[in-house]
Amino acid sequence: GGEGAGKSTLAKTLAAKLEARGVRCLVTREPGGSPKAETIRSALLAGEIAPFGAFAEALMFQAARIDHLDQTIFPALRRGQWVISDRFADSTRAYQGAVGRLDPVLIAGLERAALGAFRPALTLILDLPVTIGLARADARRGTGQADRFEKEGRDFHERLREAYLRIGEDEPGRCVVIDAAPPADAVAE
Ligand code: Z5A
Repeated sequence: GGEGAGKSTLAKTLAAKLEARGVRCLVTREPGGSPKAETIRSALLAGEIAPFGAFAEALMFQAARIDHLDQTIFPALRRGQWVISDRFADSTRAYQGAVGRLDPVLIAGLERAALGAFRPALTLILDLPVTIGLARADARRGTGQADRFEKEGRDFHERLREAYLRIGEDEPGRCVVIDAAPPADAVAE
């Protein structure tokens, strides 16, 4: 989901609930989730790649994802852990594809290059009116600086919300759309 939807909050709660049932979990995030991918994250969020355009950003998100898969996700799955990733490939589809207006065929090709046949077993899409999400993110940021994506306007975030809902409609077997407006406990339940 978009900004302030509650992804990080839910990822932690979900992991705690699963651990309480004896399921070993790893919580990770994108961009990032491995030392090299965290380096790419810093450059992306600082806006250092943005001047090169949406395609260069998509390439960098996928490059980070390849390392995240190799160094963190696949080893954890091999150890028998469940992996909960705060964002994954759908974020490239939504941000760089739908909102960045890159050709969906190009985005699909990049995704195939990074993921091969791998897909998450389940994707939770947190859906929230843009005003609420931005207010939550603003409140959490306080006086801190907005990053590359937080600086975008309302129209960007509206298009993003539509893009995620479309992904949910297109792949109902993998995706579940959750109303993220209620309090965090209710969303987690
Ligand atoms: N990006 C991309 O363009 N392409 C890609 O392929 C990928 C990412 C993978 C990463 O930023 C940026 O990279 C992101 C997309 C882009 N753009 N942005 N912006 P990030 O990792 O720094 O941030 P984020 O992923 O957008 O998440 P976030 O802004 O940190 O929000 P969140 O994880 O969804 O929310 P939260 O941290 O759980 O909650 C936000 C606040 O709301 C916090 O104070 C909570 O206590 C509160 N909260 C949470 N849930 C609730 C409920 N239910 N009610 C009330 N308050 C709540």
